[in-house]
Amino acid sequence: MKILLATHNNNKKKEILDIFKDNGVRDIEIVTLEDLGDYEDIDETGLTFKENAFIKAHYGFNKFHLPTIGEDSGLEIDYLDGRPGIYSSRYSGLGNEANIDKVLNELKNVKKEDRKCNFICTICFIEDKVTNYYIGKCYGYIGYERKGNNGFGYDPIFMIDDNSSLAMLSEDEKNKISHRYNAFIKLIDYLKDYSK
Ligand code: ITT
Repeated sequence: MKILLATHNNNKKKEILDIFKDNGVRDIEIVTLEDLGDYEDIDETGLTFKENAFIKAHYGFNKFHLPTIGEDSGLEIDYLDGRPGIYSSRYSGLGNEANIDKVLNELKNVKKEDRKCNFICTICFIEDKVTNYYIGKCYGYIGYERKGNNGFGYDPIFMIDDNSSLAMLSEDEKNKISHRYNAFIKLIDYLKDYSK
């Protein structure tokens, strides 16, 4: 069985392929838009993670007629009423390092108890007769400075405990606790039955 993963983000792609492999999925081939020669930007016009995940999955399914995964994810900070949320990748408009600076600035002088946050991953899986959604979360708090060099995006300021940011974990360690893992393990469960 071949499944299209409708993302242009190579960090996500790597994590997702590893999660599939680590969880015993061998009989499914996952291809990305780039693998199919498609570099077109998908307009994320939705107002929720769910809408944007659907937009990505629908784009791929319509264009390539393959079962397609759309994934929309982001960082939600309690103190900022859930921001940056669906705008996580474009929060500052100036790229990832500026996104992190903006968050650190907005939380300047905010005490640790009020820095709670979570990552969220929403998956939309579309194939012929089915449109399924899966959600996964990972909880932590926003640190006061960057820590660690692994991962991507906001990982250096996402603290899972007082000693570790997500960017200090190995790929394997992150893939056992992340929002992406918590969402994809549900899709993998569904696909195991589906491909029997
Ligand atoms: P596609 O739309 O092509 O999938 P994208 O990077 O634009 O790629 P999103 O719209 O879902 O993806 O935005 C996700 C952003 O949320 C991402 O760019 C990061 O800023 C942040 N993010 C999501 N998951 C993350 C993670 O595991 N670690 C750190 N930051 C993450």
